[in-house]
Amino acid sequence: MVDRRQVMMGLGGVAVSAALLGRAGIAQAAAKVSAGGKSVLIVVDVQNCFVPGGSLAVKEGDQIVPLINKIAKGFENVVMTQDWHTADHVSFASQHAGKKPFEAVKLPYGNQVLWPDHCVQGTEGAQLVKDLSIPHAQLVIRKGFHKNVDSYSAFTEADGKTTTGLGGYLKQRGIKRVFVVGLATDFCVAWTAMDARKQGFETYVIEDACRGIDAQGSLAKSWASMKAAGVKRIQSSDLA
Ligand code: VGL
Ligand code: ZN
Repeated sequence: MVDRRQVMMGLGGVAVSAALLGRAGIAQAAAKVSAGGKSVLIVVDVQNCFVPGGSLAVKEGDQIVPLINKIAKGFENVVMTQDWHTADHVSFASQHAGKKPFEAVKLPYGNQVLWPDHCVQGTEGAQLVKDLSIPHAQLVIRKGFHKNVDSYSAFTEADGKTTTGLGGYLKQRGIKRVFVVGLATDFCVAWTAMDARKQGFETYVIEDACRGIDAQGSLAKSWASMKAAGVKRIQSSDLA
């Protein structure tokens, strides 16, 4: 038996009014989630390479930009990330003889999907999308700048140990709750959200403010992994 208090505690202290509890007494997706001062919005990789016309374009990647701009207005704290690779980055298929984009290779730290060249440091493709408008964003964190290590996550590189410092930054600023939006749902958004959980943050992904690549079922897989990690999947309409 799950009583109402357990449901509320299970939501990690997010206030859920009785009126929003469904027939079974289980909280529905309609429960409003409030941003509050101890929250941060992480806007992941909204960069030219990842929107239509870019070298690793995510379908409809441009369509989330107005929504992200709007969501960001409700957050005092906003951090943006920027995928920021060397021109000869290990995640590029072009660096592996005989390999094509979306194939994988084994690297010392594990499996690595290979991508078209994208987000090369200092290039137009690596710039944040022009229509992204979040003037109050406090930090832009670059990632993936070590030639031999990829970093989907904004917190920890793909070797599983090199930190970007973001976790410490957020903790030192008293942040408890992390909301993630951006590109791509099944890679940088998912890895960022799962690492946020690992570091002890209450973590939400705002699904309609993300778009996925969905290579070989990766989108469904990533949602399953996020669920298992305790990441909460919400819609922008769930925000208070
Ligand atoms: C991403 C693949 C390679 C992402 C970045 O932003 O999701 N995906 N680099
Ligand atoms: Zn990348």
